[in-house]
Amino acid sequence: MFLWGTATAAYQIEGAAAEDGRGRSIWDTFSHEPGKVRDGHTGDIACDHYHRWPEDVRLMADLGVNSYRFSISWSRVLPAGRGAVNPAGLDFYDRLVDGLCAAGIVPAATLFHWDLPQALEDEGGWLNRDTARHLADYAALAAERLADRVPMWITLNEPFIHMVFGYALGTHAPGRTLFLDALPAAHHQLLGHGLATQALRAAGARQVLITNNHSPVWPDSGAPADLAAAEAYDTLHNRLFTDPLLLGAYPDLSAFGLEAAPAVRDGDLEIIAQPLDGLGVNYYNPTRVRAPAGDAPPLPFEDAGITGHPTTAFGWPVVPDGLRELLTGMKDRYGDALPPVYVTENGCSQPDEPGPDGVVHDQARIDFLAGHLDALRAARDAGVDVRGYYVWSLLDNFEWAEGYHQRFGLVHVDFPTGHRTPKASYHWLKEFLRTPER
Ligand code: GBH
Repeated sequence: MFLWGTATAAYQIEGAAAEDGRGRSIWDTFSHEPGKVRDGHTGDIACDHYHRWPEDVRLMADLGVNSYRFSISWSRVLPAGRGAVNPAGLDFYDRLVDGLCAAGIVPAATLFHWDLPQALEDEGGWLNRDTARHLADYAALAAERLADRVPMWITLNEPFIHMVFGYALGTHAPGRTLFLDALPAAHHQLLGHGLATQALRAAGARQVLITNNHSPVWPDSGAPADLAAAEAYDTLHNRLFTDPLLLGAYPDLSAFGLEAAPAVRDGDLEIIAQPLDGLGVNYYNPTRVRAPAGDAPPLPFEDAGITGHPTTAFGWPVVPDGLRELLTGMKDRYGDALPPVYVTENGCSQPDEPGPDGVVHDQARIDFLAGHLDALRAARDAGVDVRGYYVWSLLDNFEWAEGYHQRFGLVHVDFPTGHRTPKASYHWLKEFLRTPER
């Protein structure tokens, strides 16, 4: 069965930040620090999904999706990241999973979608190798409770983005600005993935995946310097997190002045490269890069920007065929080593507000989805084994550093009241999902 779903993440929708024994995560800390999130928005209440989840499950059932990708808040089930369990936290996910099963919706649970328990950050976060082991213990706990009903487990969401925004540039929690010294956060996340995979399987998880964010890389010209820049960017964004998983080796990092990936110990790559049941791929847009200007550039590439395409409210270029290019390119690169692919996120932000008629006319999102679904079809026709597609996102939600300013939902949320209104794109997708030939 092809999985058609919607995706969300705990900190972006749940709210109830201090309820029923939930511990603090790095996003609670970060969002409450002045100046970190636009207009001081926080996830304290968000979509109040913690209380309104039955309505959200009904919305999905009515939409006609057969799967839902959500994330578990680590600090809700283990308030200090390790040690004492919070039974009320596990109970919440237990109820949600039961509700999904009753609605005929296959749950797909992500363990880590960027909300590290603050207590683990205080011990170094992902710069500390021990965090990998703690992820595995948390994975075991979650799977022991839920794997009888949750067939699909995703260890990490976008470790690249978490490393770059969280540890290199500091625009996301935990707000560190380490630049290339952030690289141990890549390796420790991947090691955590490997250890968590073992723990999940031991606890009865049927399918284990990881989700990476990928971007086709376009050189700005055919000049050798631009081609080299594109290769360097491709290494950092695409290969660094996928080669170790699928090929058991890190890519050549010499363009970054490194002889080898930092923090790697003997035996780590065997743990990381265990067989996967699928690869989660999040696609938003391609990246155009050129050779950097100046004598001693900090990085071996420079963003050249993409023009000539429509853009989302975020300013990201809309390039539907990039999804086909990405998936077929991964098949070319990894061949038989590429496991079945699940597009675990794809979507766009638009300036959606209900019109005078009460309807949210998000035609741009309909065009976005129609284009990307065509590209998905083309990739499948070209022989890529794609088994699922999840729209980001079910609901307008807390968009990290942008707070509530970027709306990605198929369903509009009025944040002061929590009121949900399905947008035109929701009704469009519902029709699409009803058509037998897709
Ligand atoms: C995902 O990250 C996250 O998993 C999810 O939590 C989040 O809400 C969602 O996407 C929307 O942001 O500068 O024009 O080249 C997406 C990571 C990083 C993808 C920035 C697009 C830059 C576009 N994104 N990237 S551009």
